[in-house]
Amino acid sequence: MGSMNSRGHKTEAQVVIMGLDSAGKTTLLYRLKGYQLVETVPTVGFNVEPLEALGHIPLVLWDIGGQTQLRASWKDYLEGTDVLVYVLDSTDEARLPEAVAELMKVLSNPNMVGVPFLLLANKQEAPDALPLLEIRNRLGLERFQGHCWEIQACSALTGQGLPEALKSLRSLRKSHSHGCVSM
Ligand SMILES: Nc1nc2c(ncn2[C@@H]2O[C@H](COP(=O)(O)OP(=O)(O)OP(=O)(O)O)[C@@H](O)[C@H]2O)c(=O)[nH]1
Ligand SMILES: [Mg+2]
Repeated sequence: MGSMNSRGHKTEAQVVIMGLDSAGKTTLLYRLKGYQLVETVPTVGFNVEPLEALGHIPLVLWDIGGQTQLRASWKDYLEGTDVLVYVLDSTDEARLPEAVAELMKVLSNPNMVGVPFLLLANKQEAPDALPLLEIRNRLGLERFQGHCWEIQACSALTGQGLPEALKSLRSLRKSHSHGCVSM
């Protein structure tokens, strides 16, 4: 994936959005595009959308279906990834360990060596959402050595945290070629 200009610089960045089914990836994708809320159905396969903004390298957002039977094909989307966005459902405490295990599987793929990632603790507006700090504590930060990464709270439903998420995404994208800016 990815195209280069004549000086070998990337002209767009490939952003892969993964996470368990119902984490809110598709809702997030269309929110980032600036659409009003869309009703989603479970994604079979993927959705792909360009995201352009003045003064920034265009992003190509790949939203990959997260149902159990689809996860075996996640690896097929990883080649050429510039940044991974991994979406967690903050209200789904029971499946947090499963979500982390699937993330670790993705990160262990050879195509993911040195690829930065953004963890999004989605659905934060929900009354039963685990707070960001709690999620952070449960993740086991030492697991993620070798990658630049950040974690942010957001709600694809209300839009809360999405401008910040986009900002982090862009800065992580730069860290892919220039090393971690923050950790
Ligand atoms: N409360 C709340 N619900 C959300 C939020 N984001 C998404 N949802 C809801 O969660 C459900 C699943 O959202 P999707 O965006 O389809 O989830 P997905 O991660 O794309 O799921 P798959 O395509 O099956 O992998 C829908 O009912 C959404 O409306 C959020 O921030 N807060
Ligand atoms: Mg989806």
